[in-house]
Amino acid sequence: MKPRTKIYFASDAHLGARFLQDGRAAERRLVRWLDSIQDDAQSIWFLGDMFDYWYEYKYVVPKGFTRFLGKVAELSDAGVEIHFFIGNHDIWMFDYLPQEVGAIIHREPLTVDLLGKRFFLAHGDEVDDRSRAFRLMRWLFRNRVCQILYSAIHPRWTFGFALGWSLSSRKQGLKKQEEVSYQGESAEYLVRFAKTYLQAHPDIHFFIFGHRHIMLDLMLSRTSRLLIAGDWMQHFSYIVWDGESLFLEQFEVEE
Ligand SMILES: [Mn+2]
Repeated sequence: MKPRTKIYFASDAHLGARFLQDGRAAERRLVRWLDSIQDDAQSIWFLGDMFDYWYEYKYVVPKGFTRFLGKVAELSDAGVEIHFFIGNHDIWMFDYLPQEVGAIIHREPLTVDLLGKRFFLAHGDEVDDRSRAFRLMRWLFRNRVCQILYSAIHPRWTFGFALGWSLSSRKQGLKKQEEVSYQGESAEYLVRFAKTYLQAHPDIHFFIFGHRHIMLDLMLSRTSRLLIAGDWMQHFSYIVWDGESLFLEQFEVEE
């Protein structure tokens, strides 16, 4: 058996989204990528929004994603450390994935040392300071009282609402270029955030984010880089770290 020497990062599969033309194909592609890394992965960090909507109740979880969850469970059983950051679509992951799959859930950005370098990991919406409405929504969604009230509504209503909302906000977002393409160093809020953060924390070697659905690999200083992991809807991209090199790659499927 190969030694488990690599660390992988991926984000934004939005599994279950109504805007995916072939959701099953998207899920299979993700599983094939996991197949391809299962022998050398030491840990896998999902940086948020792997699910387009996830809300779990005390006794009930959402339908779907069985291939993905099965694969993740298999990897976890084989000794691969599995981490999930909540995104802004799947905020409501609680103890199901930890108990069922052995995953570790992160609800806040995390600074962590991996194979000798210091990483700052986050989904990315946490540092989006552009809109007050977005910040208010984030607070409401993460508020325990609001969650308890929301949980009391029958899922028949909340699931349809949430998936419909995600679809319409995606359509709206695609109309606005600023939500789609890279805005450049001075306008991209994740870059602005990282540059400021780096001044107070010059020991961070790598900032890694999801959320923006773009692939970016940018030098911030002689010792620091910022990477945005792309997504699993159009880029099928991931980041891999082996202690020496950090690469942003795309998973090619051989048909
Ligand atoms: Mn997101």
